Amino acid sequence: MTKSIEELETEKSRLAEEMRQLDYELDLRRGIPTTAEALKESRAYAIDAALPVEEVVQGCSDAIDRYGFCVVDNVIPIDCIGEIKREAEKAEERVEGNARAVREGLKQGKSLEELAKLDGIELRPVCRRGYPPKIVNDIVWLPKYAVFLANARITAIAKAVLDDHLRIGQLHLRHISGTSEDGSPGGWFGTGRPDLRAWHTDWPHDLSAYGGGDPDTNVGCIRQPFPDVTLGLTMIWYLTDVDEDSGGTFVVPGSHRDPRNPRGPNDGISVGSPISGDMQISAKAGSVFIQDSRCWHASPTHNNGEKRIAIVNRWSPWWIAVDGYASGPASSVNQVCRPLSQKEFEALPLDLQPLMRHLCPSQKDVLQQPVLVRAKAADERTKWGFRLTKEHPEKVASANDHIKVRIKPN
Ligand SMILES: O=C(O)CCC(=O)C(=O)O
Ligand SMILES: [Fe+2]
Repeated sequence: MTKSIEELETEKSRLAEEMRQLDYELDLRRGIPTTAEALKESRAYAIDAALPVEEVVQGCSDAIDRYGFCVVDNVIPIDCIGEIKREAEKAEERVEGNARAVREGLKQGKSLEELAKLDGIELRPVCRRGYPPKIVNDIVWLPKYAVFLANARITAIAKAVLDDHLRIGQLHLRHISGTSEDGSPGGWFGTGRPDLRAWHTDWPHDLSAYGGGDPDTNVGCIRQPFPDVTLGLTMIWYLTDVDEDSGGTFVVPGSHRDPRNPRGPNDGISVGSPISGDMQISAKAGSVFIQDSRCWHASPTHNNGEKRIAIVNRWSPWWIAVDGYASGPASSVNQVCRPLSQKEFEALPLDLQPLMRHLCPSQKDVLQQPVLVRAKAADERTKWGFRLTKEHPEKVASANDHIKVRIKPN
C-alpha cells in the first residue's frame, strides 16, 4: 500500500534521529569527545606542529569542521618566544599611541591627509582609490613575529580550509591584563569575574560589523542564516601560556553550525552570560588557536595569571571583499586592512609577502600559482571539449549519457 505523506514524514524523522544516534555512537567508539567537558579534558582540538604536515593539516581541518576551532601546539620555538613576546608588548604602546594621535588630530578638525604629514603619526595610503589614509599595519612593529606568521603548517591549514590564494585582512594585538599590583582584577571588561562573557563571531560574520548603522564605519557582514562554508579563519597566536585561569579564549564547540548568533537581534542570546557547553582553550605560549569565524567565542573576562600577550589575525580567501566599506575618517584606525608602504612591504619575509600584498597600493595583487594552475587545467579541458565538438559532433552528442544529476529533495 502506498504510504501517506504524513507516514513518509514520520519515517523520515525517525531515520534522521537514527542517523544522529549512529553518528554519536561512532564518535564514542572512535574515542572522539562528544561533550565540551570531554573535549576540554582531552584537548582533542590540539595538534602538535612537529607532526608531518599532512597529519597536522588533516587533524586541524577535521577539528575546525567538527568543533569550529583547533590549536596548533609549538609553532613558535620556545627559545624565540621571549623576544617575540617583548616585541608584542612594546608594539602595543606604538599601535595605541599612533591611533590615539590620529583620533586626537581628527577631534581638532585636522584632515587625515594633513595628519599623515606630521612626525610621529604613521598613516599610509590605502589601495582603494579615493579612500583616506589609514594607520600603518601592526606588522611593521612586529618584525620578529613576522618571521613566523606565514609558517608552512599554518598556511597549509588555512589553504586546505579556505582556498589556495589567501589574504590576511586584519592583524592586531589582543593582550589581556592580569591582576595588577594594587589588586585590581585583570581580564576583558576589568571586572575579573569568570562568569561573564563577551560572545561574538568574527568578521565577515560579526553581525554588528564594527560600525552598526553608521555607513562610515560599518565594514560589512554576511546576513543570517550564514551559509555553511568557512569563509574566514581567525588565528590567535598566544605568546604566554593560557588556560582557564590565565587568558584562554572562550568557545562554544559546535556553534559554527548553529543558525543562531549571540549578536542576532532575534536569537534571544545574552552576549554577556555563560552558555552551557562553553569552555576555555588551554595552550602553551607559541601555540596558535585557529577558529572558523562563525564559532561563538569571547575574550577571557578574568585573568588570574600574568598579562596575556597575543596577536590576532583574520585570514580569508581571495574572493572575499576584505576592504570594501567604512571610508569615514574614524575608520582610519579600525583593524581592517591596515596598509603598508612599498618599503615596508619589501621588508616582510618573502613567504609572508603574498599574504599581505593586497595591503600595499604600489603592488599588483596577482593571483597565486595554485589558482592559475587549476584554471589552466579547466581551460585546457574546455578547449579540448570544443575541439572535439567541432571535429566529431556525432561522438560528442551522446558522450554525457552516463552523467545523472538528481534534484535534491527538500
Ligand atoms: O582575546 C581573545 O581570546 C579573543 C579575541 C577575539 O575574539 C578577537 O580578536 O576577535
Ligand atoms: Fe573575535
